[in-house]
Order: sequence, then C-alpha cells, then structure tokens
Amino acid sequence: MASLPQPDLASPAFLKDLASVVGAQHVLTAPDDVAPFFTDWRRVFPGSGLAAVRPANTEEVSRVVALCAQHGVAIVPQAGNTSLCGGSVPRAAATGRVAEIVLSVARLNRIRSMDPLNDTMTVEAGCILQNLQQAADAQDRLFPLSLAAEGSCQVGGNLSTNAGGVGVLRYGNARDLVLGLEVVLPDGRVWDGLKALRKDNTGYDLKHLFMGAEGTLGIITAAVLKLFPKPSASATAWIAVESPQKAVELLAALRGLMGDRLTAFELISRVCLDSVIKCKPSIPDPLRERHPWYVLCELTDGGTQAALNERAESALMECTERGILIDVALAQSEAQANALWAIRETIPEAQFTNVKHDVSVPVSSIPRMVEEGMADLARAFPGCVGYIFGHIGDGNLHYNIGMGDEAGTREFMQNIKAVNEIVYAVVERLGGSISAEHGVGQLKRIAIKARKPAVEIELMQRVKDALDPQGIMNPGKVL
Ligand code: FAD
Ligand code: 2HG
Ligand code: ZN
Repeated sequence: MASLPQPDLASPAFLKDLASVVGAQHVLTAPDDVAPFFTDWRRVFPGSGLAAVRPANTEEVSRVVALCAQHGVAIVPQAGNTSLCGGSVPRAAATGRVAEIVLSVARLNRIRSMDPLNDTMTVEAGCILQNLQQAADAQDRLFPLSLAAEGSCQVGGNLSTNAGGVGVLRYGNARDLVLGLEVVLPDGRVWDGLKALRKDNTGYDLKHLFMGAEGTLGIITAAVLKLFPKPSASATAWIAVESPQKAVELLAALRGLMGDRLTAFELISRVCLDSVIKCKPSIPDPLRERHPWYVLCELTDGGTQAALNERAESALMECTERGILIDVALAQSEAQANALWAIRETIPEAQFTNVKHDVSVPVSSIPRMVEEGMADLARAFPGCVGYIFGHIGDGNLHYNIGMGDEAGTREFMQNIKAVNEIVYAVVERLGGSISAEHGVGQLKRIAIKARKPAVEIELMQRVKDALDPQGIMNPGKVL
C-alpha cells in the first residue's frame, strides 16, 4: 500500500508557486473564501486544508498537480461540491498529518466542440450539467443525464461519481454517456483520450478506470459526451399504487406496453410527499385521495404529442383494469409535468436531515428491501420512519431513515452506524449494493472494505497504487 506523503506543510514557497501558475486571486486561503470549498452540501463533513486552487485550463491543472506531487501535498478534486458522501471536501484536520488542497475545476467550463452529426460534444469538466443539457437542446439533441442537483453539479463530478439520476432506465449511468476523456494524472502528465468513437478495441478501456473513481486516480479535465435524438413528445404521470410490489408490477407492465418509451420511473412514498409539502407548502398534492405509494413516470417518443398521449392513456387504462394501479394524474401540459417533477426534485432538500442510503437490489427484490428493512429497523428503533423513494426502474432506492419530526431525527442520527448495519445486512441478503449512485467518499469506505471480497479490495488497491504511487489523490476516500 502506498504511504501517504510527508508534506512540507503550508510552505509559503508552495503557495507562491501555485499562485504563479493560476494567479494569486485563484489561490484562496482566507477562511471565508475557502469555507464553500471545504464544507459539503449537507454540512456533515467539515474539512480543512491549505487552500482552494482554481486553475483555468488543463495545462494549469497539470502544473498544479505536478507542484503538489513535488511537495507531497494531497489533492481533493472538486466540481460542483454536491457530493452526498463527503467525497469532494478535504477531511477534518483530526484525521492526519496530510496537507490537502481542494482543486476546483469550476473554471474549466468551456464547451470545446459540438458535432451533431457524430452525436457528440466535447466539454470541460467544470461545465454545469444543466448548461450542457441546454447546449445539446440548442443543437436539437438530448444529453440525457438528469438529477436534482443539475443546476450546480458539474460534469467532472458527474463522471467521477458515475452519477445516475432519473434517466438511467433508458440511457444508462454517466459512464454509458462517455466516449472519451482527458485526464491529468497524479504526476501531472496529461492523458489525452478524447476520442469521439463508438468503436475502439485497442486495448484496455482506460476511461472507465477514472469514471466512478471519485477523484482517487486522477483529475478529469474534459470529456467527449454522447448526444441522443431529442424526443418530440413526452407524457408525465403521477400514479398511486398500493405497495412497492405493485410499483414493480407496474414497471414490468409499462415496459411491456411502452417499450423504450419508458424513460423515468421513480417511486415516492407518501411520507416523502408529505415532507415535500411541509418543506414547500405551495406544492399541491397531485391526487385528491391520500395513497401510501406513488410512481412518477415519464414516457418520451419521437412522434406527435397526440399519438404518445393516446398510447400512454391506453397503457395506463389497461394497468388500471388489471388492478396494478389505483389512481393516476396524467399531466395535460408542460407546466403540469414540470410541477410533478418539482415534487420529485424537492425531495433531497426536504430530506436534508436523516440517515441517508442509496442502495440497489435486483428490481424484483425491491418489495423485500422495503418490507424486511423496515421491519428490522422498527424492531431496533421503534417509531422510526422510512423516507423511501428513488429510481426503482434501476433497482435503486433512497432508503432514508428518520423519526417523525426534526428534533427526533436529529437525536436518532446518533445511531447512524447501527442503522447502516441493519440496512446493509438486508442489502447483502438480497445481493445488492450499498451505494448505487452517490459513491463511497468518506462515508462508506469502511463499509465497502467489510463487504467486498478481499480479492476485489486488493485489486482496487493495486490499481490505486499503480496510478497514484504517492497516494496524493483524494486520500481517505473510497479505499
Ligand atoms: P463533486 O461533489 O464536486 O465531486 C464528487 C466526487 O467526484 C468527489 O469525490 C470529487 O473528488 C470527485 N471529482 C469532482 N470533480 C472531479 C474531476 N474533475 N476529476 C476527478 N474527480 C473529481 N447523484 C446521483 O448519482 N443521482 C442523483 O439523482 C443525485 N441527485 C442529487 C440531488 C441533490 C440535490 C444533491 C445535492 C446531490 C445529488 N446526487 C445525485 C449526488 C451528486 O450530485 C452527484 O454525485 C454529482 O454527480 C456530483 O457532481 P459534483 O459536480 O457536485 O461533484
Ligand atoms: C436523488 O435521487 C438523489 O434525488 C438524492 O440521489 C437522494 O437525497 C437523497 O437521499
Ligand atoms: Zn438518486
């Protein structure tokens, strides 16, 4: 295992050298300036470090990394800083003797090229996801990665976490949307792998090492992303179901009836809807009656809106007749569809405080995950509440646990380890994963070590040591 570097801590010469590369105004050290870079989105992993450094381009990233390698200073790559597992911030000073900087890629925010005929765009790591969706749209194309943080997360972070989101069912995870990468390696060299090819079998597919590596192997500075035809019609439905079992049956039925048109399929529990309405009282309940579970579903197609509406209505009617769903509201306008999606996108904000999990199990095991997990939790913590929702089309549940009120939940959070153990045990029993999309970061590194086969951890460590022998890339994350 690589030993952590012995840095010449906060050497003024080092900071001066950094300033000579990126400009003094882009080496932030004042407490107020660094605070947004050293604290995570949920403010549960406060960290500390030498500086936040903001290079403007790949060459500057390369020179900053080379300087860090020379001085033995660790680097925390950061994009939009929306990580939910403490991956994007330095660790607390208490954890060590390691000097760390945050290297923000936010200024690498150019779209280098668009090639609509090749259905690709080459973009820099600091581009905000929503800006990329809009740029694709302007070319009459779709970039399908979509998540509630899209207004602030950046594509370098999306690729480094292999983000999921609401379009995975049809378009895959972030790594499925990439053809090529440019990466600054831990010694400062640049790997130009910006190929825009759909077929290239010339050896190991190295780009996949860096995607999902959470900044532990190098810094992604640019990527060639895949574009897709822009759907001309979309139908959004808010559907009440009796149970997660019925939701899974509905998924199978709609896939059968609608095929690939089924683009998003999100489970939302009633307690989640209640928490959203509490957080934003202007949000209306889409259906008149209360129901225990809902599915937010989106269908997209290339034909006319009328043709898709007709298909969607007939499929939903059939599911009602077959007793799979209880009630449904089909959006009649874009504004209504947006209002339904606003409910879904508000959930993370409404669920700011609780014990979060982003687990996955085979889709067929979703009902058992909900029932058995909640039964085990209720035995250990009577009165606990499952704020359960998520991307069940991908077998991915956000299995967030709290008490009925904020004060109780805050106290309950002291049991985080015991709660995790219970949830992870059910996940393991069902052949699942303890992190389907948010990644490992600081939060789950001990947990994955205990759960993955020893040989898998050893292979991961060997890859890490081969690429980052000094151990300067995002230490204390993932491994
Ligand atoms: P950051 O948080 O800055 O970084 C994430 C990780 O990547 C860190 O380990 C960091 O060190 C590393 N990293 C960042 N940039 C680089 C780079 N250029 N090179 C190498 N490593 C780098 N995630 C999902 O998968 N699906 C969701 O639906 C989803 N919804 C979310 C909703 C909200 C409201 C929030 C706050 C988060 C959500 N997330 C979701 C988690 C998070 O947004 C995603 O993981 C996102 O992809 C992170 O992007 P970011 O730009 O914020 O990266
Ligand atoms: C989502 O799907 C995110 O909205 C966040 O992955 C999940 O807040 C959460 O628990
Ligand atoms: Zn999610």
